Amino acid sequence: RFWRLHKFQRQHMDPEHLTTNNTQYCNLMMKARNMTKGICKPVNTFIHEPKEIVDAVCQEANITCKNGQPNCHQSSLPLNLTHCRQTGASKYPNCQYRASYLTKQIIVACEGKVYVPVHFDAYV
Ligand code: UMF
Repeated sequence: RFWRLHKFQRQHMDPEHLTTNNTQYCNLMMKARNMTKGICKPVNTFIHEPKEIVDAVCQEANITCKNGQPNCHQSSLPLNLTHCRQTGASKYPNCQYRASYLTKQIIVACEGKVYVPVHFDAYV
């Protein structure tokens, strides 16, 4: 259980960087955050907001996750995101990504006694 929240931080949190039009962002970050080991993770979203803002999404009303579980929550406000999607030409181990800079509401799954995000479900 403990490791899942660290996995969320590693895969999805990047409060330091502002949303830019840096085309290399996904190529660099997917590698730096260990999502290009064994396979190229096909899709991954980074959130450019403070941890407190993202943790607070768990306090929003429960909604159903894509997998049918009831522990998802949608941010009331749009957040700054970079969505990374693997390109057609990408071939492991040279994982290549296209970046989309978005401001969208996020849906995360939350778990734990300290109820925090453990999975990025979608943006809307
Ligand atoms: N995922 C995103 O990061 N953004 C999306 O908009 C959709 C999906 O659902 C499988 C994985 O796809 C998720 O893994 C999430 F990382 C990614 O480790 P996770 O967060 O459960």
